[in-house]
Amino acid sequence: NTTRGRLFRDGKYAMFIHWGLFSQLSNKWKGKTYYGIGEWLMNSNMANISAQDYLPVAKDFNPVNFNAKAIVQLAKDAGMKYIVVTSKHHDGFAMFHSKDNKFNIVDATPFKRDPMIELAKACKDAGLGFGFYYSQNQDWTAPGGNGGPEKDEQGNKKIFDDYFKEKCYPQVQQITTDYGPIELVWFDTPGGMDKKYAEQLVALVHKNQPGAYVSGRVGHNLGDYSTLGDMEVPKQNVEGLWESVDVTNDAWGYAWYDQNWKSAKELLTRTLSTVARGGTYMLNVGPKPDGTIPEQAALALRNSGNWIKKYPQT
Ligand code: JFZ
Repeated sequence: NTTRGRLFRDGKYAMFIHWGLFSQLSNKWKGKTYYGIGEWLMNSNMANISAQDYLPVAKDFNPVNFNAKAIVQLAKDAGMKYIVVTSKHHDGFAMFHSKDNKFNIVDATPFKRDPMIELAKACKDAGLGFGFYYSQNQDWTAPGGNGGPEKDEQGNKKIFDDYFKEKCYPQVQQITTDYGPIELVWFDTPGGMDKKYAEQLVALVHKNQPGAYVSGRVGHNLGDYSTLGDMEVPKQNVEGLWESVDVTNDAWGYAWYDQNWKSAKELLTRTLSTVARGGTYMLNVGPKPDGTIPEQAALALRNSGNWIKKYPQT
């Protein structure tokens, strides 16, 4: 299908946004800092937080300075062509107003806004494409999700099929229906998820969004393109349709201590190394607890964008 994934193929440069309840915690739990990728803070290798202890964090999540227009303007200034944002990461928290699950930014937080509506609109107004990351297999707070609790609040046993039918599939249905045309759905960490589930997700995305790609990490070779290892910029040409996903500092989700920002020059080197070898480059920013992009990341993005804009684009 040649109408699909146009900006992936021609735009070649995107903003990735890792934003969620984990951003509120910024790698800290009960006064202790855990180093690593902050969106994995719940994991036993980090703070080892139970679903029961994690759910109430939503009561403190109030990113009042989130400004969709400002983020979209930053992506434009950087020379990027579309934005992909975490609609639900492994922690199971929906960053959109989910109709099927209350653990979401509108129903569970004092913020009460659906920032995905705001971002989708701002992208559309600015002529940028838009897309969603969705963690389809790992869900650490949903009963039955991979890594999630085995029983629901009433003590009933839940299996993956329950999670898939009650949360995953309806949520993917919603993000591919309620936010206008999207460029892609970036599924992730398929693990051992059965092929039948991956097939249903692919069919759903292609049906609701004829112009959208499905990422290779949906599993079972059912995706429309492949993603190299995270933060991997290739040293030689790579065959096929592929992308590199990369970070502006050391990790995806915002970490309070991480000041290892790449310079504009480093970002350009990595962008060009990817694009010149036939790939698409997607560069991550992690919003702070207040919803703003760290200033140092914004600065490097703008400075590299100034260089990109000096050259005519075909
Ligand atoms: C996954 C997530 O677990 C992580 O939190 C982040 O969202 C990242 C973009 O994607 O992590 C991965 C997935 C695949 C590989 C490495 C990290 N890989 O194939 O090398």
